[in-house]
Amino acid sequence: MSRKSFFGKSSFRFLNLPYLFVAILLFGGVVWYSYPAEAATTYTANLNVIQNAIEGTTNIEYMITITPTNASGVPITFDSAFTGGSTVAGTDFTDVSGTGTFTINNNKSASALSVSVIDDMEVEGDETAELTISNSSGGDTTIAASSAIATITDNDSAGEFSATATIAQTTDGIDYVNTSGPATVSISDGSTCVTEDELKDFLNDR
Ligand SMILES: [Ca+2]
Ligand SMILES: [Ca+2]
Repeated sequence: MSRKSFFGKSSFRFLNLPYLFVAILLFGGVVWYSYPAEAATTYTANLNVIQNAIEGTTNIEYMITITPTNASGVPITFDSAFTGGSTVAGTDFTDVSGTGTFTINNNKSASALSVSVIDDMEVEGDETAELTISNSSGGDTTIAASSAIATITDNDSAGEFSATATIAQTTDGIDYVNTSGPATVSISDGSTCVTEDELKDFLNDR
């Protein structure tokens, strides 16, 4: 049996190498065209407070989390700024916000920012500090929760003195003199709490 008679004339031509090569190229092209490149991942970011502060004890901790985990191959960064609350940056806490303050590295899903609280002597009551994130870079990111409000619990309370003698403050704002009768002491230097030095001075003058 000859080869030509076994495959037939048309089959023999298709299995010829040049025809087969062209057929493979055409098939590969059709497959490539049918499956376009996979779309880039969009990450969803949320800002939260993971620790509120107690003046003199703990600091504020903010955290950004993203889903899914960063697989972009590069860090994803965010800018931040304090945008509200009853606190004053630089007075109630150290302002560390700015450009690229949050960085989520490749294969990670979160980044934290610690904000130091200033332990002042003012009686302020509990205060709030609102942080807002923006301008993500390094990945296609949607910011779902852009702001978070932390609470700072005050550790100061109003001071009050009582004694068996009336005490009057002199004009220098520090010294005191004894008079007679029941006593109430107030500090007239604009402060709302008594410092250790003021208390010592008051006791020494009595
Ligand atoms: Ca304090
Ligand atoms: Ca305070």
